[in-house]
Amino acid sequence: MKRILLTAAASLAMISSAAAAPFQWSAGSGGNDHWYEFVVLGSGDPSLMATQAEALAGSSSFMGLGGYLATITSAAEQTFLNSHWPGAGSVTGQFLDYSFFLIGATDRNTEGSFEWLDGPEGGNPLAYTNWKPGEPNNEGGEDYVVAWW
Ligand SMILES: [Ca+2]
Ligand SMILES: [Ca+2]
Repeated sequence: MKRILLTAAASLAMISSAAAAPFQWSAGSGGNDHWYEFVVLGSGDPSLMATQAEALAGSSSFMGLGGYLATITSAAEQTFLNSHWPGAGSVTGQFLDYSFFLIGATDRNTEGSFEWLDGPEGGNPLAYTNWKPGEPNNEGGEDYVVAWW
């Protein structure tokens, strides 16, 4: 199981219970059979929220499966997740806005060298990347990664 924890400020009401329910990328539709869930956190310091999200994901479970912050290892997986993103269409372009979701990638161990935090790819460098132009740039000491639908 995978979990995506979304960082959002004052946007809780925008997620319906249906949209926030775990959903599966089934093998029958070309996926990996993993489950995903978007989870809303409150506003706060981005790095602190990332560590909170990591702990929350690690302590979560669904149908007997343990959770972790999601890894995105292919363009197909990113497309799938974007298609389920409940905040699609609500872009305002601000960090911690509803437009972004946190994933389990970090360079906190070695600056500029991004690796997956947990899950099957935990500790491995990112083989698939789709950085926005200009990223990663460590602006303000960034050590965690958000995906933008
Ligand atoms: Ca950046
Ligand atoms: Ca960094």
